[in-house]
Amino acid sequence: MMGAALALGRRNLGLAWPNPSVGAVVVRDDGAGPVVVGRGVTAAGGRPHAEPQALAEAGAAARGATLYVTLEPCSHASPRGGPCAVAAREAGIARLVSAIEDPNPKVAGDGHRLLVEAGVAVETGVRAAEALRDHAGHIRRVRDGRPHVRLKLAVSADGMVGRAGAGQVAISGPAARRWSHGLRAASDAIMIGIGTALADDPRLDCRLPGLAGRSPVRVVLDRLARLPLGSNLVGTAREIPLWVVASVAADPARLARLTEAGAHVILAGTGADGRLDLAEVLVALAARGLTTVIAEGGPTLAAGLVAARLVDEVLLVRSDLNVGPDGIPALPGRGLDDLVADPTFASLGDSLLGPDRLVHLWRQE
Ligand code: AOF
Ligand code: ZN
Repeated sequence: MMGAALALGRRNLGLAWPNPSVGAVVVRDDGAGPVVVGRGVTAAGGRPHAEPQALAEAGAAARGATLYVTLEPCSHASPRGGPCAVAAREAGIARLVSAIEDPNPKVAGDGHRLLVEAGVAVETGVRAAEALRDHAGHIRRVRDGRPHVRLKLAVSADGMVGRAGAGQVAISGPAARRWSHGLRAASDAIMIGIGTALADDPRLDCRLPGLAGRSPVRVVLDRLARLPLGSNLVGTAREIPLWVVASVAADPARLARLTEAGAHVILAGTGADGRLDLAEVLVALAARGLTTVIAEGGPTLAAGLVAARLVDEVLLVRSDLNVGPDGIPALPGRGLDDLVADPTFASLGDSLLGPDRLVHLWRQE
């Protein structure tokens, strides 16, 4: 039943921000085996929460039933809806099974406590490892004030991400491409540096059939506001959010034109190297509600995030193609093998995407 709740919760990853995408199921057993009588997932935009939806579907059948949730029910009152723990108590839930405690200081155990005090049998920690991964963005945001950062790299057998002056080089195959668009759908945002924006003129949307509405916020790190008004990103800014992060050194007239074209401009400081301060950029993104961000290019951004220890998850797609000596290395200043061997990261296992291999690493706290 927790597996069902986790699967439900995953449905709105990428849509529920600034809130976590929580799954909830109400289950009754009247002697003939367990029956799911209510289901809920946090709605797009974060409200309503999962529990009131599952409880409403269950109606009177919630009395005496078990509520399975992928995150501790909230205990804080909000203008957008009452505390879920109170809703569960009022509905007459007899038992609560949750995966993890909510680290949000507004909750932090109070949701569980409220139910224990009401005489509800509370069990937590069920399939916690999976819930910790699904809610990684929420957890990172409430603990560290920044989003969970997924570094996605498609690299050739000789460790290259492209060829100098050649624009986009097809390194991975169609299966990897479909997988990466699914990753876009399940993430709040995708972030690239201006070098990649100028070289590739990408759209960074989700182009899987039926999932266009799941395109992530597109973020371009563009210190001097060089993103062309005629680029694909600016051209689609009214349909899919485009956030341009610049510094005070950018020409205000260029920033005004980007705003007029539908982009949202964010100003951030620069570090000692003259580039945008990545830690500050991430804090600004989390302040606007983002919980998960894919960093998808280019090598400068990847190397900057790795050096600043801001990478939480590595998704390395390795193809067996060779780019050759005029290739652009994936991680300048640091080898890929070095990253894969870094004890900061644990392997979540490799998988195959057609002919390509996905190496999945997760930061160990
Ligand atoms: C739940 N069920 O489905 C979710 C929860 O801004 P608010 O009032 O909507 O509260 C947001 C916080 O509620 C969020 O930061 C997280 O701690 C929790 N999310 N809680 O009981 C849900 N999405
Ligand atoms: Zn709630």
